[in-house]
Amino acid sequence: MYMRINGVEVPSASAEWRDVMNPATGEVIDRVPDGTSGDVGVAVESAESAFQKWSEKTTRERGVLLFHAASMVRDDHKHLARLLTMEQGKPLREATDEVRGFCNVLEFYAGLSSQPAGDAVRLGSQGDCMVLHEPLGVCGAIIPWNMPVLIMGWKTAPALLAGNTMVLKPSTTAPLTILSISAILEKAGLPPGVLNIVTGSGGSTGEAIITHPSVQKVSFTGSCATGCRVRELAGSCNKDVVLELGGSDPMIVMDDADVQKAVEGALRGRFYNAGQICTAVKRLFVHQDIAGSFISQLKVRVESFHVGNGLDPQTEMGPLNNLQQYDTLSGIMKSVKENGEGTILTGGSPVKGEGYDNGYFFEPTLVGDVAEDSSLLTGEIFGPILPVVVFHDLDTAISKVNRSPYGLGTSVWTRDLATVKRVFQDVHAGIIWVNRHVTVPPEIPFGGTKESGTGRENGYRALHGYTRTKTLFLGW
Ligand code: TXE
Repeated sequence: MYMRINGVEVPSASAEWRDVMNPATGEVIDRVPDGTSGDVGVAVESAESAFQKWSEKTTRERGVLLFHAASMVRDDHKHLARLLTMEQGKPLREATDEVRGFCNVLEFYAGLSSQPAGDAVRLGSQGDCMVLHEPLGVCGAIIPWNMPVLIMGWKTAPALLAGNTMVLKPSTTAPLTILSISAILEKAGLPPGVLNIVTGSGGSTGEAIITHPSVQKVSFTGSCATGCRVRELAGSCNKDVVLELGGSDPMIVMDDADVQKAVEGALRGRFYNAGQICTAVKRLFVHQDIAGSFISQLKVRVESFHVGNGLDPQTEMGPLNNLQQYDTLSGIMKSVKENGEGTILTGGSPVKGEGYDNGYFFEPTLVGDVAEDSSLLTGEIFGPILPVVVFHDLDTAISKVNRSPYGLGTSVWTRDLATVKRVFQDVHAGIIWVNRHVTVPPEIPFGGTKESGTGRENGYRALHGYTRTKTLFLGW
């Protein structure tokens, strides 16, 4: 596939290409241009040229277009979901959910198009003010490979509805569905240059987007280390930035929890998308009074999981997305085994054997008796490994939960309101779920505290994040 700049397919000025692989089979399924800073320059110019006309449309006109685009993407969801599974690895069911999730985001923001675009403020004898929310101009978006389509929606929908134009860089391992969707958005009527997709590496195209003087704001989702670099670069150009940098979300299961429901919550929370979700359950805290039965039920369910190619309808968990992930997780489990950082309850190794040898398959894994300084508890485990910690009182659980440098989400599983209140008040996180985990619908703000990043996506406030106010003060 080609990049999409100014509504057309283009190769890179470098004439270099990058292969895109199916992580289940190791086969090359396509290739995309290896973009350069020069390509970013062309894309930003297109976005600048498109800005005036796009921002002069009414918000309602832009909303109608987003509604229409969502319906065209829905019409093509089977093909898009298949493509997503082939480049990302996730089961077809999850890929379908993700494409539909993208449409939901577009529709949510389109639905906000009738909201007032500003306020009137009366100041008595001093006069009256009109406060307008204006679009920023050209915005940049940098997307990871784990939920590429959904995250594309989180960044593009509010930015475009507010009247901005955009240059977006997908990850090198999952760019294809994003490119296909952007072509559909253009067919739906998005004018050329409003959304430009530049493929390529983070160091070249990513940094060129952040540092380009005409890019007003950058929204980034990815690792903490890269997020720090993005913050540094954006700060040096005095640019607004949203950073969504992952987490190590705890799930706290109290002794009064509905155990069966919580077991299913832990399964979905940890193993959906092979555990490669920023809000996945990455640390499980279980009250000692129910720990025995909870862990044995969870183990039975985990051991029955069908791991395989996402295109196989029986598959419940696909491969990891890329070699870096596979090597990182293999290394973590090697260290856990060699250094006695925990007891492996099930799994713990790459999946080998016929049908698995060329893919990045990893066993769904549970680890008990985890050492407090193990990276399973201190880092972000971006894969299907779940450390289980048994606790005897809520105070201890909360203090362990808050020891993490991350603060994205937390769930508590209980029937007791006082417990909910305590967790809501004392746990450091951007979202607290009660009796569920992971779900992030477009209606609610999403983002974290501490090393999980800054800024919020989703919700009506994210729309304001893509505007700046301009005030007319009428001193009568
Ligand atoms: O992330 P990177 P990687 C975490 C997760 C995972 C780890 C590494 O723990 O194991 O990060 O994944 C672009 N300037 N998350 O290496 O490098 C890059 O091309 C500008 C959590 O894939 O952060 C890609 O498009 N951009 C996370 C995007 O940044 C740069 C989701 C993410 O890549 C860049 C993904 C640079 N210097 C990984 N370097 C979440 N929050 O959910 C890279 N990129």
